[in-house]
Amino acid sequence: MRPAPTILHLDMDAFYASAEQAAKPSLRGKPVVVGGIGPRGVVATASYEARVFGVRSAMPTAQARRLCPNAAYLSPRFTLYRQVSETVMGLLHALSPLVEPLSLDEAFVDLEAGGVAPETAAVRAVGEQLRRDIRAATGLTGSVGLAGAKMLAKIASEQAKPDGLVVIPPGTERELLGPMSVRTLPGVGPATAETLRRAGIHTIAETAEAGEAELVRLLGKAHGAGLYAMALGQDDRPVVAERDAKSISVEDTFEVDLTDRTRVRTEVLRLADRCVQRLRAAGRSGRTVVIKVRNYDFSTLTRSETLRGPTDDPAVIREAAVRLLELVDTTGGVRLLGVGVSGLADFTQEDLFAQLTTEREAEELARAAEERAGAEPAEEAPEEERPRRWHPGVDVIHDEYGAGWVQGSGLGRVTVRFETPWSAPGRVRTFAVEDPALRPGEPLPLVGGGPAVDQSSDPAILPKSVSEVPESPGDAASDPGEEISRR
Ligand code: TTP
Ligand code: MG
Ligand code: MG
Repeated sequence: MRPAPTILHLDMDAFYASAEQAAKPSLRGKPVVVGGIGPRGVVATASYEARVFGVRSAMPTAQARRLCPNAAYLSPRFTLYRQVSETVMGLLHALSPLVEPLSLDEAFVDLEAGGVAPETAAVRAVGEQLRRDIRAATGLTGSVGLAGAKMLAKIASEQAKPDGLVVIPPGTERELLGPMSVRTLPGVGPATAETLRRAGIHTIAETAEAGEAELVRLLGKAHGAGLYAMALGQDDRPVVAERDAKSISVEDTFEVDLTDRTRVRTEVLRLADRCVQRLRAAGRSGRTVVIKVRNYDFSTLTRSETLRGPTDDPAVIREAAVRLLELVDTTGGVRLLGVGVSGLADFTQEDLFAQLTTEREAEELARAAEERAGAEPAEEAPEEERPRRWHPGVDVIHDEYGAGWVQGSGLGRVTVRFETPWSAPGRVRTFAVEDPALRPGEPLPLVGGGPAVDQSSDPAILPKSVSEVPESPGDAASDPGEEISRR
């Protein structure tokens, strides 16, 4: 625990949804849901306006539509989110050599290693400047937490949301943590929380009061001792620059042991996708794929496979993870699964050949969703026989009307709203799906693309005055054959 709050945690606000609002002026201040838009799709995230209705990440999109029928339902545009993420991570790297990305929209920064004076006023000023810089460079807002430990910095940024900054001065952490739920602590998933609940432990104060011996008895030596330290606000984990990390891994503990083989496989695929997301956020690739399986009896084993060369290709990592799973007997029930990649390198051979487009990623995710449902992947018609598919949210260019995005499609028609990140809210026009004047477009930069508009003082997450109300955008008879799963 440091004597000064020099660990910074940044997390962008409603990241995918805010990026969509910044790109699409007509959606600013409106409920927006990004995720799988098909019947089995899952919500990736929702704008704060949609959260008011109870829409949350990982919720089935069908449920979100019931809660918030007037939101815009959009397919994710990963290319754009990656571009924004790179800009944000670049700003963090300017603050310190020690930056640890956790996902596309989130990272720890060790400000002390960056030479910032270890005083509350100095770190606060750096945090506020960072938020202004992010807004100017991306048009989006991020929230910042500052504390003397990683765990606390993350809790602080969560409290700061949306569009804020919170400092936890060292010495005040026990008082602050006390009334919070144990679920706030890192490493406390549903299973651990349930074990603690049965022992009458709900808050962090109760966890600290239970004492180390009791926690070790309940949770085992490593986990119990670690949790006790966290409950006291003691967290000495250093910020590790991902370029120095030896491996990247993600894992999940399940509330109920998984016995169904298909479900286990689906979870492994999902973890592989999350692992790739982190690998890419760090700009890395890896050579060895590892899976971890903890059984119902807590016996834990790992299996690994080393590839010919380093990769960050989701298809390759998924395949390896599933092959490894075949080597493990899971019939007794699985309590925890993990997927990791080690042997990390900065360069990937495959990069040269396999620049993944949004479309291909969308197809991969669609396949994952089908696998999840146990369905056979649909037979693909050859390119020229397939009708053109326009997913809600994607960029298009019309020969006459210019740049816009698909608001909805169905029954042979596609509705396009013509607007750009730097234009006023635009008008909607409808075309035949086969209209030769309509072509797929590329994501436009969120700032700096248009005539002199002061974007820096006008973040996308704040409601803007809009001259036109969109009529339930993105919701018009969406293609039932389309499906995108949770990342
Ligand atoms: P988060 O930072 O967890 O969420 P958020 O940025 O949307 O909202 P906030 O931080 O303000 O609470 O995740 C970042 C992005 O990752 C999110 O915009 C979409 C994606 N994501 C998923 O695809 N699936 C998920 O289950 C979660 C939690 C996030
Ligand atoms: Mg976020
Ligand atoms: Mg995040």
